[in-house]
Amino acid sequence: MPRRMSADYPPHPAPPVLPPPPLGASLPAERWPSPDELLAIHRSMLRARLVEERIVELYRQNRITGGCYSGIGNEATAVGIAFPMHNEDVLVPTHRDMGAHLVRGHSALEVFRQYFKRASSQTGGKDSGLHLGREGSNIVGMISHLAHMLPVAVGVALAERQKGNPAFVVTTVGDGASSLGDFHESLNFAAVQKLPVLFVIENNQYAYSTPITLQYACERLSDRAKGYGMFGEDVDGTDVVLVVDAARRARERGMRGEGPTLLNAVTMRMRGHSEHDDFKYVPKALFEAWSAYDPLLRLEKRLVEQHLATTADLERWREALGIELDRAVDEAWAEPEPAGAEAARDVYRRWDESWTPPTGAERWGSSS
Ligand SMILES: Cc1ncc(C[n+]2csc(CCOP(=O)(O)OP(=O)(O)O)c2C)c(N)n1
Ligand SMILES: [Mg+2]
Repeated sequence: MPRRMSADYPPHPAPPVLPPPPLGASLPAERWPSPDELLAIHRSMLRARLVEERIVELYRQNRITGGCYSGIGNEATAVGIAFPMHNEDVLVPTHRDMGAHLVRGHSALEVFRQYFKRASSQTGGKDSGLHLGREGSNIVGMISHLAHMLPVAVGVALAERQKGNPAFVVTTVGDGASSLGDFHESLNFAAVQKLPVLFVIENNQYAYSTPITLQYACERLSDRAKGYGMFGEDVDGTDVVLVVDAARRARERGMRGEGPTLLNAVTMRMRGHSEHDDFKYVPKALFEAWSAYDPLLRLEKRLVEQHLATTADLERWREALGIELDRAVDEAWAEPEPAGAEAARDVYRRWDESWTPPTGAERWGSSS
């Protein structure tokens, strides 16, 4: 017999307070980014938004295949945590963090090469679009297994310390992935070792179709920090000014030897989990409420109010970037995929008639 569900099951997250407060409302003037910094932050957020909108469009045209995840709605967090970091600091981003890659100088051309799986991409056309990495940029390319980047980030911090490099490490994890065992092991170890790491929970209300109301029972995910003996706080993840400030303070704390920070960035996933998902399970009213918190529009409103840009400037920048992306898409599209033999290199073991599968005895020895 089919199981009957009540109309309001599962319990959905509460909508955000409307209207949203002005950007950076609670922040003293001396902690605000400078006007030049605000404009640079805006450039990265706009770039992230337009690159990802283009990726969605290309997916709809079947020119991009496979998983197609975006950080639309999450740009203030992805850009805000990366922006205040120094070049020697290491970023360990995940699947909603296009903005972090772009802050570090990843070009749109490189992004489209990766998504089109071109031979010229960093992974030689052999890996998924979102597994962006970049040699020499101090970004660790992600793997898909949830929460598995957390121990990697902690390992990087430990290795940097052992090498005597004063580097800070920033990594992200979803609300869903925060329920996995690696989250606990990583935060505990980092706190015990007082490693300079910022753990950012991108708390975007859903993990696939599971709402946060079914994900955790504590009031705020930042409350968990106390249990590990580290500093933790919540931040409005759609307010880039507050996110930059929280990340800056986390860095200062870490570099003073005070250990890791847990930042619960409250945001909203403004699209389906991936583009194959029509997100029908999210109530329309929730989307509507969150659309008032659009991180890019909130920043643009502030830029105009502060006379750092006019609405005509904003339009011009969008248009110029659109043209740059057209060119980058065309250039990457025209490039070849890896040739057959090359595509299999490093992926499959070369076929060799004389090879016999290992029995296990080679490694463990005979038990007799
Ligand atoms: C160990 C593991 N289990 C399941 C998946 C499939 N999966 C990918 S993303 C995802 C949901 C993640 O939700 P959350 O952590 O909240 O991050 P979000 O996608 O919302 O940013 C799932 C179940 C996976 N990649 N790895
Ligand atoms: Mg989530």
